[in-house]
Amino acid sequence: MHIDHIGIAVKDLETAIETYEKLLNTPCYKKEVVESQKVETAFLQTGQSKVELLGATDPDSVITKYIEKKGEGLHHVAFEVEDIHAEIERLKSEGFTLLSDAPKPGADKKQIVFLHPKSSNGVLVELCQTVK
Ligand code: CMX
Repeated sequence: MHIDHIGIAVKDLETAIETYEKLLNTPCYKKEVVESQKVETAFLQTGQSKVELLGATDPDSVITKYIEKKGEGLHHVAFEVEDIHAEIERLKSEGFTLLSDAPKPGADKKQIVFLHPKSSNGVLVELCQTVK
């Protein structure tokens, strides 16, 4: 596994893009709405990893709930894996709580699945696998 990206929950995606473009001195290379997650995402490359800015597209979005409860900030850490199905089975057998039994389509041509933050010391963990 390696860190593919970190997700940051933001109130205003456009303002956050400007901030992170200045901070990382690199342009946002992709914006994408993920309907199933009710989020709009924006990606910036930093070394081998990425920053994913996450804005809500709906009041029911998990991002809306997260910001109401905790404010803007680090939302999740995503690890790229080679075989997401095998990792789901391995982590279930290790006692982790997976939020779904099967991966779902995510942004950036990935299949994704989440571990409940209570399983991983308060950090929401995403596993992702690039769709080839
Ligand atoms: N990081 C750490 N802890 C979190 C968290 C997060 N992102 N989101 C919620 N929590 C904590 C809450 O603080 C709460 O803790 P306490 O019980 O100590 O108060 C607990 O988890 C339950 O939180 P909740 O507000 O009741 O939220 P829900 O149970 O409704 O949902 C979660 C939490 C993680 C199951 C839900 O956000 C989820 O399903 N996330 C996965 C999908 C997702 O995050 N999609 C957006 C990204 C999409 C993408 O990158 O493409």
